[in-house]
Amino acid sequence: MSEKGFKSGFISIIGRPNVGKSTFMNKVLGQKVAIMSDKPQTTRNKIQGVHTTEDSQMIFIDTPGIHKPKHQLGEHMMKVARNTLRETEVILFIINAAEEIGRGDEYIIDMLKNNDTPIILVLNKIDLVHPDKLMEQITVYKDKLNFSEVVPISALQGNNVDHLLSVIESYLPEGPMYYPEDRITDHPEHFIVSELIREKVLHLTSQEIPHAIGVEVDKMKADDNGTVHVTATIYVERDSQKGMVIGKGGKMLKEVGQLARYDIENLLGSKVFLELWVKVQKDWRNKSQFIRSLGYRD
Ligand code: GDP
Ligand code: K
Ligand code: MG
Repeated sequence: MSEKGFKSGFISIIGRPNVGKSTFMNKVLGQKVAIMSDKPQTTRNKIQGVHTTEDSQMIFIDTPGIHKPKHQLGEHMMKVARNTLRETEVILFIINAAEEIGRGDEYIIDMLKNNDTPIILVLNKIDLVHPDKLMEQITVYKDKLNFSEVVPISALQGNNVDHLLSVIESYLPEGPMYYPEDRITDHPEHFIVSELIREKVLHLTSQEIPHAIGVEVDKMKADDNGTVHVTATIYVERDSQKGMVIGKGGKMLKEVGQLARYDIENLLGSKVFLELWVKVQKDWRNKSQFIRSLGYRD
């Protein structure tokens, strides 16, 4: 149902930890769906949210792994990140305008060189910055990279966020609505529930797990008593990770389930029966696959 003039596309969000990427996403989506984790680099390459209006659909992709490769996993993540950056229509490079440019920012800038995708420099946290300082920051960054646009915002207070959205829209090509309009806006439950479960796994398991997991809600249905039955699958990439997520005698999975169920019950306001499965699936991060797994089924 591609209406003439309708625009759509994928937008990479890139920026070092704590610059406000999740806060921005939450502001745009109007609800708490992006994971607000204190652990750096826990977010994997995935859809953070879909923003649909009458004129356009923006699919925001998180870009993890933007750090110096220290080990195999890091290098793999770098590849994933580079591919993501190439495949999307627009890159949002978010920085913390209230802090001096750091090595993390410099590293991202290096990575963004030789990239044809339009890059929007987003200076976040302007509520903490004097306008003169903001001008200085803009100069510093502009000296280092050629940006298509520079947009200061406060993701927390919402300042200039609408403007940023219209700037993004101007870079999107005509395209179809990839996701049902109500996927995130009216019926976000599946998405939020999968994020809640993922959050618990990340929270409870060791450092090695985070990049490798994905969660899909397979079924969610209320019975006659109002109890909601949720079946979800936690995807990992290796058998060893499966073992870690399940834990000794199923202890870890049980704990994940208990914490997640508590949150889901609060979210839905009803009793929840949660059934969790763990499956090994190599390369689930592959783009077409995660697009399918996160909502678009035909
Ligand atoms: P992420 O790691 O890039 O996803 O960063 P978060 O969205 O988790 O934000 C990190 C911290 O910065 C949180 O405490 C946010 O409340 C705070 N923050 C984010 N955006 C703003 C902003 O525009 N102004 C201020 N003052 N704080 C912000
Ligand atoms: K964070
Ligand atoms: Mg975040």
